[in-house]
Amino acid sequence: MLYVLETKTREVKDLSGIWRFKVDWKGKGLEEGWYGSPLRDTIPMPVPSSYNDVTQDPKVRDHVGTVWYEREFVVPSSWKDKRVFVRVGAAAHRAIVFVNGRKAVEHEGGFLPFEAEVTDLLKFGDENRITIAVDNTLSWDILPPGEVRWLSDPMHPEGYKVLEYYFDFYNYSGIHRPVKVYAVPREYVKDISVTTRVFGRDGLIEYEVNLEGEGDVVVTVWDGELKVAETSGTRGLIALKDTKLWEPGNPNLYLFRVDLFSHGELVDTYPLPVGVREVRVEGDKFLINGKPFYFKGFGKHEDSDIRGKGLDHVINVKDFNLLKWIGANSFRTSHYPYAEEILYLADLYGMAVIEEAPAVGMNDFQGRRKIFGEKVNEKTLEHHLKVMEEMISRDKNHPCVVMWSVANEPASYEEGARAYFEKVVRRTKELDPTRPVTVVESSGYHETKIGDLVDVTCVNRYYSWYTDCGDLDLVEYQLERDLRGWYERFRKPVILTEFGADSVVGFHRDPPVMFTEEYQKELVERYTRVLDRLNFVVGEHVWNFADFSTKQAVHRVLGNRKGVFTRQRQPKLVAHFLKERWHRIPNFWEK
Ligand code: BDP
Repeated sequence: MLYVLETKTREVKDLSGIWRFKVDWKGKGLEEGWYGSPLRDTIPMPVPSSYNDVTQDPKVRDHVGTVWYEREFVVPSSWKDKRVFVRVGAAAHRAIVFVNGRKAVEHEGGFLPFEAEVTDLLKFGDENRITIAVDNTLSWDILPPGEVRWLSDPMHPEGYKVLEYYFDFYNYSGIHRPVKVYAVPREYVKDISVTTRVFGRDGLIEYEVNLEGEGDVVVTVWDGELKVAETSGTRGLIALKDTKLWEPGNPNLYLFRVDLFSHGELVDTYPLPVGVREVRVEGDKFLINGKPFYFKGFGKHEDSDIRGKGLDHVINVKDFNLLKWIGANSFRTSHYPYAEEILYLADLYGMAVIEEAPAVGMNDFQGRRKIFGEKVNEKTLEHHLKVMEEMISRDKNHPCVVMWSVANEPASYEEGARAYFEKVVRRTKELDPTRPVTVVESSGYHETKIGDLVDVTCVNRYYSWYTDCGDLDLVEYQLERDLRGWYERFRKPVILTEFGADSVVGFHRDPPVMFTEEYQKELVERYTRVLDRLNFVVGEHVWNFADFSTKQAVHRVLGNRKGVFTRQRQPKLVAHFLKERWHRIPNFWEK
């Protein structure tokens, strides 16, 4: 799936702005055909944004069910001879799109785009109405999972509807990424797939172009203004001599342009930024362009004040500047695929990305319920496989994506997890044979049933935080024994994908105690001492980049405070420790 771009042959209308919004309190909107005529009694609502924190009404914030968005847009008469599509960047978690009262498309899953051709539903040279119903209900049929519970009370016979979920970030809801209407020519470039390989100093680009209709394809590769290669055909190989490779810290990008001609005339053109690089796991090393890479960075979230998970270019660029400032070279899109705009920035800034599917909360940390085979079912698996397909189809061309994570902390100690993840990992590797695959684990190395299925061992650990509270002296001993256990059993490179401690900015205590900035720094420092002496450890991602919103709980003080930065992106004490450390450790590092 190509990103929606304006080019010489394509036009785009970005429908970001204020929409009309209405909560469907009784869940009757579909039945009553609310999409058939303009909505009444609406309030203004920005798109893209989560709606939860925008109004002053806690009922809107906490609503479980459907909300409706609507606005008008004009389609110019010049688009008559084109194909017109509607693309929704992401809507959490289920959405149905109507154009002029007729259904255009529906989609499940809140973190990936979907689209439909709407040419036949439009009035050209006129105003059109788009209506989107978005449902934030979680279930075990989709990812991330959750469930609705009815709590009864004799004083309130209808009961209370509560959404339960087992992941640690707030279930922000609404249209989180831009909605775009765009026009392409009747015959056009539908998709481009590019993979790259590296031979010494030379790079090889293998490509495939998928067309709607017919025509002659000409491919050119540009280094700035300089054309460095030209070829033709819908598939082929391009060898580049003395390639400027893409790698973390040195993100060279070429422009790969596909031109489609019909009877000698240009009908469509699409430029794709391409980074030539090769990723491989060999023994206990994670190699980028043949060199052992060391991951320094964070697990992140798409999360900021008021707009929640809504796309925010200001926050995003600030975050990349902070990643650079602190000396990071990578992050994980914990716990769902982030906006495409973020991956383009990662390509540009030279940040390696571990891209994660929204499979989080497939665990029961109290160990009371069985997950695989009972909660996780055939439908979950089917959806999971579809999500992998959609995610890889969207992001396959990004050089920044160096590994797929198919899940975070599943109940991998259950027998049923093996059959499930065998299928998910196999499918992921079929879809993309060029990138390693992982599952981020919280199980013990002796109990996991899936540790051998992945290419890289990724583990999350919270010694001296969730266990042995306050006992920092135990960290080194426990962590070292644990990580050695993983390596001895599976013999794969290890990344510590989460470790950290909550700190409330401004809380100080010496000697350190929990929740102070000193304790967070001391804990992180002690973990890193262990990482430095284990040769098979190829990376450290601190949890989390910034404080973020969660559902309310006794152990959450205005959300999760494990941020190295506050939610407003200001550094805590630990940030200065990491800055000094990460600027000292090179990106390519063999211990
Ligand atoms: C880990 C989860 C992460 C949580 C973190 C925490 O992967 O989503 O936010 O714990 O508790 O288990 O801070």
